[in-house]
Amino acid sequence: MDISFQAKPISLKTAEYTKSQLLKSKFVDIVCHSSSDEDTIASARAMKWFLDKNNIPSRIISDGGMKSFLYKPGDTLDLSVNSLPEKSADTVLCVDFSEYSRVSASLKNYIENAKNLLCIDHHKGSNPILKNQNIYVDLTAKSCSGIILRFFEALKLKIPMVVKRTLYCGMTDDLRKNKYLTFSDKSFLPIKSKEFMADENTKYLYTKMENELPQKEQEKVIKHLNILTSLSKDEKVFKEDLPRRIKYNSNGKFAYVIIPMNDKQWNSLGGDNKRTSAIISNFRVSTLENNPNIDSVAVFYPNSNGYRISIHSKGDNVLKMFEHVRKLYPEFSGGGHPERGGGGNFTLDVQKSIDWTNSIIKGIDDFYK
Ligand SMILES: [Mn+2]
Repeated sequence: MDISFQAKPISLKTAEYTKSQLLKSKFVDIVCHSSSDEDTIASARAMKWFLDKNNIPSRIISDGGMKSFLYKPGDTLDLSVNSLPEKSADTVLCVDFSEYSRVSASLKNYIENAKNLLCIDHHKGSNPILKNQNIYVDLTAKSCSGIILRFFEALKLKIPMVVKRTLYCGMTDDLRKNKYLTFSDKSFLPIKSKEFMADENTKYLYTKMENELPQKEQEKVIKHLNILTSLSKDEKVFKEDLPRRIKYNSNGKFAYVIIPMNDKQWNSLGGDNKRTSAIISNFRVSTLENNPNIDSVAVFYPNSNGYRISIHSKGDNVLKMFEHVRKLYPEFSGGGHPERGGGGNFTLDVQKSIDWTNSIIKGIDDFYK
C-alpha cells in the first residue's frame, strides 16, 4: 500500500490502515533512535498511550529515559538498548527514525527480526529500513511528534493532557533544533522565527497545542527544555566563570576553554550531561555573538568515555577545520555540521587528553593562519 503519512492532515483511510497494522499485534516494541532525544521519546510515549488505550501491550526501548521529560525511576520507558530481550515483539514500531544508521548494530539486528515493522519518521537518509511497506516518512514535518498528533487527529481521538504535554515537548525540542524556535534567558516562552511563521502545518500543530495546554502545563515543559532558566547556584557560578577561562589562538580568531580531566567543579555538576552541555553550548554561541573578531569557539571537556571537543563557528568552518586537523593528526575523529560539531577520543589518561587537546589547538591555529 502506498501511503503518504504527513504532518499535513492525514486521511482517515491511511490512519485506519496504520491503526490496523498496530492493533493486529500481540505485543509492540516501540523503538527510539540512539542518543534518544525528546522528540523520539515523546513520539514513543504518545504511541504507547494509543496502544494502551487499545489494550495492546507495549514497551519503549530507548537510551535516553534518564534525561527525558516526565521521566520517573521505574518508568516503562527504561528498557535500555543495552539490555535488549532475546527476541523482539511481533511488531516493532520505530519512531523518529527509519534508517539503520540511527541505531546500534545490536538494535538493528533486533529490529530486523520483527515479523511486522512500522516506521514513522521525518528524516531522510541513505540506508532506509526497507522491510515491508509500512514506512511513513514526511520530510516536511518538523518533528515526529507533529506527525503523531496528525495521526490522532485523523482518528478523532480525545488526547489527555499528559499526552498533549508530551507531544508539545517533543515538538518544541525539535523546532528549537532546527531554529524554528529559540530560547533565551530573558523571555520565558520560545521565540518563533520567520521560518516557523511561514510553515502552515507546523504553525497549525504547534498553535493547537499552545491553545489546548494551560500556561502552567507549557511552563513545566519549557522549564525542562530551557535549562538556562532553571540553573542552580553552582551551575550559575560555572556559567559565569567560563568567559574568564577563555584562551585564544595566535591571531585571536579561535577562542577556547579547557575543562581538564578531574575538574572538581565540572564533576560536582555531574560531568558531561544535558545541563552542563546546555551551559557550554550557550557559552559558545553567546561568545561568538558578542565578539566580532572571533570566528570559532570550542570547549574541551571530559566525559565518561574519554575527552571531547565541542565547537561552534560563525563562518561555517567546523568541517574544514576538522579536515585540516586530520591532515596533521590523522587519529582525530570529529564531525557534525559547518556551523557546529564535535569530536572525541576514548582515553581516560590525563596526559593523553592533554596531548590530544594540544594537537587540535595547534591544528586549528594552523587552519586560521
Ligand atoms: Mn525528530
